[in-house]
Amino acid sequence: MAAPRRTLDVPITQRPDVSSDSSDRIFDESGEHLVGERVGTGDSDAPPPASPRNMVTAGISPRPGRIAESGGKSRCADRLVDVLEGAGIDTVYGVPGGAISPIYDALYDHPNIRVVHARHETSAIFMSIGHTRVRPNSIPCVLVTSGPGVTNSVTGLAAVLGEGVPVVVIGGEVPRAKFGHRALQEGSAETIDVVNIVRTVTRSAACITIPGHAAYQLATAIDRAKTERGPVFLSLPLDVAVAPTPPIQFARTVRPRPTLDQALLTDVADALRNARRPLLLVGSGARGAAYEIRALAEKLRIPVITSPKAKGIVPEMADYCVGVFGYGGHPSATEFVQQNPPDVVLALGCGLTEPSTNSWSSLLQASHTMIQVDIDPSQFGRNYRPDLAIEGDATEVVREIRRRLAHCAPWERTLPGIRYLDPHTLEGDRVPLPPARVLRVVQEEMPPTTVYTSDIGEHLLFALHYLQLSYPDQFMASYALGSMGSGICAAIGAKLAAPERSVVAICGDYGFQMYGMDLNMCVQEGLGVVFVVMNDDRMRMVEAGIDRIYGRTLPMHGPRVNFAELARAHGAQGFVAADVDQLRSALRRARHDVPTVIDARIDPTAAFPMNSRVQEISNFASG
Ligand SMILES: Cc1ncc(C[n+]2csc(CCOP(=O)(O)OP(=O)(O)O)c2C)c(N)n1
Ligand SMILES: [Mg+2]
Repeated sequence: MAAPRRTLDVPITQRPDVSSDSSDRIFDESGEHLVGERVGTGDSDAPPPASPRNMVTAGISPRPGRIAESGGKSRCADRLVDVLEGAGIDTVYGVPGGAISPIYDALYDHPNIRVVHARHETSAIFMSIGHTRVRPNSIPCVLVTSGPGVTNSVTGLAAVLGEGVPVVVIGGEVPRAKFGHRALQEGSAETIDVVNIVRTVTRSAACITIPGHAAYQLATAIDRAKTERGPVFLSLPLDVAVAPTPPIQFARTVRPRPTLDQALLTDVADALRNARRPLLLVGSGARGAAYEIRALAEKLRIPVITSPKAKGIVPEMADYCVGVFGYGGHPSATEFVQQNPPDVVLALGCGLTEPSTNSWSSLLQASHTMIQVDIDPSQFGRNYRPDLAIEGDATEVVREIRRRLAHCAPWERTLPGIRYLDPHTLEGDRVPLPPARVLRVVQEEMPPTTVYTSDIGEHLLFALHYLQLSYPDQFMASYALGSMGSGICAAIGAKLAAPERSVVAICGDYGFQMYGMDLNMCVQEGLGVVFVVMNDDRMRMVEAGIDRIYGRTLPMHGPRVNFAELARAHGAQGFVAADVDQLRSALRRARHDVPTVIDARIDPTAAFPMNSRVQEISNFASG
C-alpha cells in the first residue's frame, strides 16, 4: 500500500543558500525522485535548518511577499499573521490588550481572518475546542494579552491538552527592555514566568525573541499542534512584534505517514475471526472511522460499546450498539459484558480513561486477546494490557481489518441495543420537568443532525444517558479536564465554525453563571446557539455527590436566576420553560442568527441514578 501523505505549509527564507549535503535533497511525493534541494541560509536571524522529519520534500512555489496586502506594514506581527493565513487559519478567538495589540493591528489587513472577541480567555479557548471538533481539519488560533491574559488561559489550555485537539495560542508580552522591572502585566521569566506556567498544559511553550525566527517558530508550533494534537503557546514581546521583518515565502512540504504493519493487521483479523465473543470498544479518537466501524459491526454482527465521548459514532438506535460504558452509561452496556465476557476486545481510538471504563472496570479486559488501535502509541498499555497494539489511523486500520474479514460469516447472536435507566422519565407531562424529558423534547423539536454539547454537572450524566444520537460529530463534552463552562463555550465555537448546523448547549445553572457572559458575543456575532439551562437552583452534581458520600451536605443552592431575563438583557431571546408545552414553544422559536436561552425549570431533586465517580470518590473518602 502506498504511504499516504499529507501536506503542510511552512515558511522558507528568501535567500537561497543551496547546500550540497545530501540530507538537504528534496524528493518528489513518491520519495524517489530528486526534484531540488532544500533552501537554507547563512543568516543568524534565519530559522534553524529544518529536521529531515519535518521538511522532507517540497514542491516549492514561492509566493510573493505580502507587503502590499499587509497595508504596507512590515513588522514581525504582520509576518506572523501571514503564517496564520498560510496555515489556513480563518478564525482568531481572543481577548485583546496592549501587549498583543500589534497582532490585532496586523489582522486589520487580513479581512479573510475572522476576529472574535470572547469575554474571557479560557472561554475563547473552550470555543476553539468546539470549532475544531465540528471542522476537524481546522486549527483555531487564540490571542491573549500579557499577564492576566495568559494566566486566564491556563484552564482552557489544560482542557485542550486533555481533549487532544490542535489550538495555537499567542500571548502578548511586555517589551524585552522592561523584563525584570516589574512592568505592568509583565510575564517574563524574571517575574511570573508565563511560559513556565503554561509549559505543563501545552505541547510546546516558548518566547519569541528573534524577529527573523518568529515565522518559522509559529509555523513549527502549528505543525506540532497538528501532529501532536494539543495546544501550543508562543509568547510575543511587544518590541519583537513591531520589529521590521521582511516578507516570507512558503514552501509546500509533505511528510510521509507511517505505513501500517501488515502482519500485525493479519494477526488482528485472525484474532477477531477466531473469537467467540468479540467486542468493539469505540472511543472518540475513532470518530473519523465511523463509516468503517459501522460497516464492520453491522456486517459481522459485532456488538459495540462506546466511551461517553464517542456517543453517536455508531447509531444509538442500532441493535449492535449496546450503549455507553462509563460515566452516564447504559445498564445494557454493563449487563452485556457481564453476561457475555468478551474474549477479544478491539479498542479503537479509546484512551481507556477513568470516565470511559467506569474507573477501569475489569469487565473490559479481554479474556483472550486485547487489541488497542490508536494514533498515539503512548496510550498503549497505560490502563489495560494489550496483546496486540497497532499505531495508526483507525479508519485505515478498520478498513484493512474489514478487507481481511470480507468472507467471514457473521456471529449468530441476539444483540439487545440500548436499555435506559428509568425510561418512564422520557415521557409524560410531569412538572417540574424531569431532565430526561427535557432532553427528549429537545430532540423531538430540533433537526436530527443537531450538534449537542454538554457542560459539566449532573446534566452531563443525563445528556450522556438520554440523548439518542445517530451521527459521529453530534456530541461533545470536554470531561478530560471537566471544567464548568467548557460545553457552553464549545457550542459557541461549533456554531461559528458550522453556522448551517443547529447547535444546542445543555448546561447547568451554576455553569451558566460562571461562563454565560459570552452570550453577549453570540449576539454580537449573530450566532444562534440554543442554550438549554437545566435550572435546578443548585450545584446538583456536587450536592448529590457529597450527600451520597458523607450522608450530609452544606447548602449548595442559591437564589433563583431568571435566565430568560438575563438573555434578554444581552439582546438574546429568552424563554422560561416550566412545562413541556412551554419548552416546545421556546424551541420552535429558536433562530440561526440570534442566540436563544431556555430556562428549563427541572426537578431539583433529580439526581442521576447511577454515578460511578461518586462510588470511586467514596471508596477513597471513606478510607
Ligand atoms: C471550574 C470548575 N469548578 C468546579 C467544578 C466542580 N463541579 C463539578 S459539577 C459542579 C456543579 C455544577 O452546577 P450546575 O452547573 O448547576 O450543574 P448541575 O450539577 O446542577 O447540573 C461543580 C461545582 C468544576 N467541574 N469545574
Ligand atoms: Mg444546577
